Amino acid sequence: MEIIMGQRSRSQTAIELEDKYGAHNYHPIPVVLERGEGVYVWDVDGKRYFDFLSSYSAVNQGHCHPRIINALVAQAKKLTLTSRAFYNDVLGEYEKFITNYFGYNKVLPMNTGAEGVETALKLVRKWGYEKKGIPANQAKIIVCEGNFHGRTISIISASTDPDSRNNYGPFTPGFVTIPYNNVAALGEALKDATVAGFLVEPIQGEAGVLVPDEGYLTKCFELCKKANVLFVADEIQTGIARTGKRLACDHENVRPDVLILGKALSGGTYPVSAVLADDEIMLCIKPGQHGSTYGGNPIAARISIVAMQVVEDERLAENAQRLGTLLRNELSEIKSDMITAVRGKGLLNAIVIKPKNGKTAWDVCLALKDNGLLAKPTHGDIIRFAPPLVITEAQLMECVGIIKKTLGQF
Ligand code: IF1
Repeated sequence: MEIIMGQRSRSQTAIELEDKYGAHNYHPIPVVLERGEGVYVWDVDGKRYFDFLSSYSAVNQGHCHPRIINALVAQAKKLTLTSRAFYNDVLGEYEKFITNYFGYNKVLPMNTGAEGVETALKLVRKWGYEKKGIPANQAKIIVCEGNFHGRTISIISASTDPDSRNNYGPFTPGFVTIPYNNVAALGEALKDATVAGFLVEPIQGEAGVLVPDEGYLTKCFELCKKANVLFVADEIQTGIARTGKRLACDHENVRPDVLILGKALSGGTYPVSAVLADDEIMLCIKPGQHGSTYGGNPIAARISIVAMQVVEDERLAENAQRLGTLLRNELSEIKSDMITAVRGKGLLNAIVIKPKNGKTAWDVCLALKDNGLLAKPTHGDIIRFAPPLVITEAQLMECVGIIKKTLGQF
């Protein structure tokens, strides 16, 4: 951040305001953004960057996609919120659209991803008691080490990440933790008849874009079926074309019993999440037994229909599949002793950085920023590369050039 003597830069002012008046629950890369369009964002000084984080895969359709923004504005001028105390003319249309699109009987609309996960946890427990016959208050849900499903007390009760859970106890009981990408461990845990569900990310995003072995999801699904346990896929980050298919589970033709969506469901314009399941599961929740003020509001409903149409019309899954392969091939060619691994699926990718001369993944991200590409490390040494799925091959190759040039500076 060059200090312009005398004149406080707009960036400095913005950063200082957040530092003084905002909770310190984040440590952002020092860049202050004011505009986004497609794969690009601009900072307050007018500098343009490629966004290689996509707001953690919420902006799959690109920043401020005109069709989605127009839908948002048009609905916002008509009717923004009715609550679910009354019906409205958009929710049923959205529910029909999204259940047909993903092939389920029902959808329960919520807002944030964490609310979607909490809804799924409640649904699985209720099904466990009312359909599987698990004794009252004994239902267990199996989760994986390294998971990230959100930040609520119950969700972090299932976390193995000290930063997510330290000093937030007492924790919600009923979670059993097993290693990720370990079918035998799941088989062992499923011997417990009080297990109601298995909650898993098809690819662990926050853990560092950990892609499980081919067939992992299929084997887990089959073990759950045999044990009469619900297979719950958290596709909040991996869904909506990010990994090169409509859902990451589609790579193995696994149909989750409960599907959780969020983030790009609205194309990064509004908090929208959804839980999808068939009647036998979803109808365990009766009127008055779950809800949310904004869940299923007309704006969210209208936006989500258009956001999903954009995914189809612009063939974003195919683009992610093709350009993800190109990106991983190019990253694997980079001659740098800092890169120790390249991994991912579709346009959800990551490189693992070995520190060099005291320089870490954080320093690499600062240098990438100076060279016009925004990314952020996770868990210290992993840099996630997840551009909007609307990126073109030419833009991707320009980004590969920036990454090569940047690593060459270390
Ligand atoms: C933060 C991480 C990513 C998610 C999955 C549920 C949620 C998320 C698979 C909850 C949210 C966000 C949260 C945000 C940063 C980002 C993140 F680093 F935290 F872990 F993407 F990997 N399931 N992930 O990835 O959805 O309630 O946030 O809408 O909390 O820092 P949310």
